[in-house]
Amino acid sequence: MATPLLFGQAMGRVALSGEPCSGRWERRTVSAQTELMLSTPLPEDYRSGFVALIGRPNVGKSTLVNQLVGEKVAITSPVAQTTRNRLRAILTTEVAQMVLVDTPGIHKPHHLLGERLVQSARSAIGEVDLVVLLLEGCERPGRGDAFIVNLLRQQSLPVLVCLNKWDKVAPEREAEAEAAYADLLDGTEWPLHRCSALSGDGCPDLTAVMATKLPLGPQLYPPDMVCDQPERILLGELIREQVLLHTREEVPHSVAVTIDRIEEMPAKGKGQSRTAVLATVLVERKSQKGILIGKGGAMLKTIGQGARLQMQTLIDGPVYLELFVKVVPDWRSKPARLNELGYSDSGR
Ligand SMILES: Nc1nc2c(ncn2[C@@H]2O[C@H](COP(=O)(O)OP(=O)(O)O)[C@@H](O)[C@H]2O)c(=O)[nH]1
Ligand SMILES: [Mg+2]
Repeated sequence: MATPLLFGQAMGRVALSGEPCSGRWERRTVSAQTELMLSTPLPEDYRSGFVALIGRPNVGKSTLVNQLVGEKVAITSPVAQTTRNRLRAILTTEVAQMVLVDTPGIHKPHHLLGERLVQSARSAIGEVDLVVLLLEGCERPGRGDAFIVNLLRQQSLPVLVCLNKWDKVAPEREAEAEAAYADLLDGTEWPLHRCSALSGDGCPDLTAVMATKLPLGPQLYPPDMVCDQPERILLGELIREQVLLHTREEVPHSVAVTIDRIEEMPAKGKGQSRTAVLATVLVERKSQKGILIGKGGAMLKTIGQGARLQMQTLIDGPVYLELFVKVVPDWRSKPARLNELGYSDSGR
């Protein structure tokens, strides 16, 4: 039996959105900047292309995507293997349009889901114009980094290296940190950038250099679009992010989220209408369901409240969220379940 928990009040009628995210829900008006971009002809030397963000789990790829596009389109957490979709985020500037491909971290897989995630990241490398390799500047390079560097050495693609989390490197350790990575990258001519995806330090420079590495070309997406994922997927990811933030050990990895319904609820009186979201959180075992619900429903309430606040920012309006928890034994090892949840075997 699924267990419901409510985070709002009454219900309304269907108005479903499966459209890719243009930064905010339909209610959002076109910004002055977008209007300007739409009405200004593109310069002849305009550039466009695909940029894959590649690196070990947890180096900050999704944080960098959000920082570069200036909106939260990718979820992030301290838990490794947070990212499961190969999300495309679109960064449009006056000189270039960069389609950023956020990828799951490359790691040694332990189950079928892990294998599919790594395959997805590896195949992204073959389909882009530029790779941004993220390394954790505040840590010493490890075997995982060396593996990825070798993978990239075998390609002829341009690569930019980003020493991320530079905010965590003490000034007296900077030279040592750079030297360690110079060793790792020995023999390559990949330019090295220091940055902090969290604070944004160094990111404008990175954007400027990325643009110069792309081929000449037109805009591939409307200039006001920031993400190619349907809002339904983004909403599910916001719930999964809260699970990652509030649970420990095996629970975060055993969770998947489906959005079952999105309804627009008419406003009562003069109030703003609100969006009702019904979602199911899948876990693999009964014990995990117990952890997710928590004592007297406390954990599910925390997760629901956190997700609702994030959804309100995405949607730019009030949200009512109803969460169910359901046990689907071993879903991470079942091909049919993985396909159903969108973790397909096509490398996407
Ligand atoms: N201090 C610091 N933390 C960062 C930075 N970039 C990412 N993080 C943190 O590192 C963790 C993993 O980030 P995430 O973007 O999910 O990594 P991914 O697995 O590579 O996508 C999160 O807790 C982030 O807040 C950074 O530049 N500085
Ligand atoms: Mg990620």
